[in-house]
Amino acid sequence: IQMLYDAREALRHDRIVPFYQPKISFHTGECVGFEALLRWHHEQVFRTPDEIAAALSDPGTSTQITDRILDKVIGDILAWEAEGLRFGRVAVNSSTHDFSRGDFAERILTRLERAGVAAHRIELEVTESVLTEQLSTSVESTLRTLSDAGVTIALDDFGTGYASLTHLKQFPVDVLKIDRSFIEQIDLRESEDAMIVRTILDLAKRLGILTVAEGIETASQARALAQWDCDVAQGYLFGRPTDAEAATRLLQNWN
Ligand code: G
Ligand code: G
Ligand code: NA
Repeated sequence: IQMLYDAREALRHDRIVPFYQPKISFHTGECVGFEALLRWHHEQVFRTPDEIAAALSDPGTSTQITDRILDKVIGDILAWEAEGLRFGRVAVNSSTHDFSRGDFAERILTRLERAGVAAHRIELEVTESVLTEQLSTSVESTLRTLSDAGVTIALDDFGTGYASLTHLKQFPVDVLKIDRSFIEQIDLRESEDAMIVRTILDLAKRLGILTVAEGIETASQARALAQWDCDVAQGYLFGRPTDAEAATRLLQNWN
């Protein structure tokens, strides 16, 4: 309850911001985008989503937070475009609540249109729980609308939920994000995680789906993933989530 109250205060006082974690192409070594991660300025410290899970579980607050993050991300994209910086696209997270109202596609596309930002600048990260907990026909039509408009659809935390393979057939999935829990032990060559990750990478490749590995912390994890032809890297090894200002400096150095 306290968290929910704090969240509403944070929304009112404009203290909810995206932090940006870089995504690096294994093929070119370039920054191909960011994941926008919610941070919430509260009494001199930044709270993370784990701490604000209570607020994210409230339907109204959760959708307001998504809208706010979208608005901030669009603002930062406009600034980067104005500076002529190349940044690829920005991935935004979503919650099951975003999909339970019928207007999620419209909420995103209207904002983009109003700001004059192209849909291909945005990637939407959807967790498997959205695909299992919500009415699948309505999630499917929301994702189709977004996908047809040019928004990239990423399946987040891949491998931790259920019925993943069916989802890849039913929904317009462009990107698979392999969950951090599989990455930790992949550099142990004979580990089960290594086998699982290689199988996921192989499957994705056959289906024409782009792969992102999350939570890469060591060079040997990165080496293994590069060798197995993973497309995109994300993790502390390549960069921690930073505020918009630091992300801008990063792009200036890269461009
Ligand atoms: O940044 P951090 O590792 O603390 O994020 C923890 C989890 O919270 C991640 O799994 C991430 O997907 C989720 N998350 C981060 N930002 C957002 C957001 O803006 N909205 C929602 N719904 N979840 C987010
Ligand atoms: O599942 P999702 O993509 O939403 O998870 C992103 C979360 O993972 C963020 O909260 C981010 O802070 C965290 N994260 C990103 N890179 C790393 C990493 O290399 N190691 C660990 N432990 N967490 C990471
Ligand atoms: Na995510």
